[in-house]
Amino acid sequence: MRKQKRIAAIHDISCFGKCSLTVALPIISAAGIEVSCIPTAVLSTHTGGISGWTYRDLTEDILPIIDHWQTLDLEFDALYTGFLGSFEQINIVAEIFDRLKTPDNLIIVDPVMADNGQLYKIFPPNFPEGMRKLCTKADVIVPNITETVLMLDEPYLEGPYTQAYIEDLLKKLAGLGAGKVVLTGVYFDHHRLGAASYDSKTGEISYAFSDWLEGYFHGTGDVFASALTAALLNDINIARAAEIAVDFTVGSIARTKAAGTDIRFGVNFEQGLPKLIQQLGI
Ligand code: PXL
Repeated sequence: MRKQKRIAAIHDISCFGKCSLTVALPIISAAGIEVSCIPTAVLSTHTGGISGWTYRDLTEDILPIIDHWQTLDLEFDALYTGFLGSFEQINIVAEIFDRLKTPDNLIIVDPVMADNGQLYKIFPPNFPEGMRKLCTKADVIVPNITETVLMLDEPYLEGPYTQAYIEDLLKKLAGLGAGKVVLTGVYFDHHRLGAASYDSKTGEISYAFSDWLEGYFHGTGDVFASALTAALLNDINIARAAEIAVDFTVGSIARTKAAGTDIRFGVNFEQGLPKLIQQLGI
C-alpha cells in the first residue's frame, strides 16, 4: 500500500459557519490524507455577515507547536494555509514554511482576505502586501480575482472578463513565485462561473466552469481550496484538480440552495464527499 500522506493545515477555527479548519479537516481527511492542524485563532463564528463573534488569538501558540513537532521529526507532504488573523501571523506562517519545506512537499496558499472588490473589513490596507510576500514562498496559490488585483496592485474590474485579461492575471500571479496558480471567480459571461489554472512549468492554461448558481454562499472559497488540495495530494494534475474542486463546490452550493439554508451558515459539502472520493479514484 502507498504510504499515507500527511498535511499541516494552518487556519483559524470558526466554531460555527463551516469555513477554514472545520472545512479543511473533513474534506482532506475524507480524501485519505492525514491532517495535522495548527489553529491560528478560535472564533465563535466566521466574520462574514455575522456580528458579535468572539475571537481568541492563538498567535503565541503557533511556533511552540512547530517546535514540538520538530522534536518528533514530523514531515509533511503539504502545508496548506488560508485565513490568517494578522500581519504577525503571516510572518509566522512564512517562518513555518521555511522550517518545514522539503524538496518534495507542496506549499499551498489561499490568500484569504477579500472578495467582490473589497478587502475584508478586519484587515488593514497593507494586508495584501503581506499575503503577496507569503505567496512568493508557495508552490500553489488559490486567490480569487479581488485578492489577485490587490496583490498585484491593479484596479478591481467587474466581469465578465476576457480570456486575455484572465491569462494576463495568471501569468502575473505566477510571477510572484508559485509555479501553479488557480484563479477563482472567473467568468466570460453570466451563465458560467469557475476557475482558471496555470502551470507555469508546462505553460498549460485550463478552465473549469459550471453553470452559474446565483447567490453568495459563505465558506465556498475554503471548500474549493480544500477539495483542490485533496486532489493535488492524490497526484491529480492542477487542471483536473480544479475541475473536481469546481464540481464539489457547485454541488455543495446546489444542495444548500435547495434546502434554503441561511447563506451565512456555510454550504452542505458533507453530502458531496462520497462523490468527491469517487472522483479522486480512492
Ligand atoms: O472563509 C474564510 C474565512 C475564514 N475564517 C474566518 C473568516 C473567513 C471569511 O470571512 O471570517 C474567521
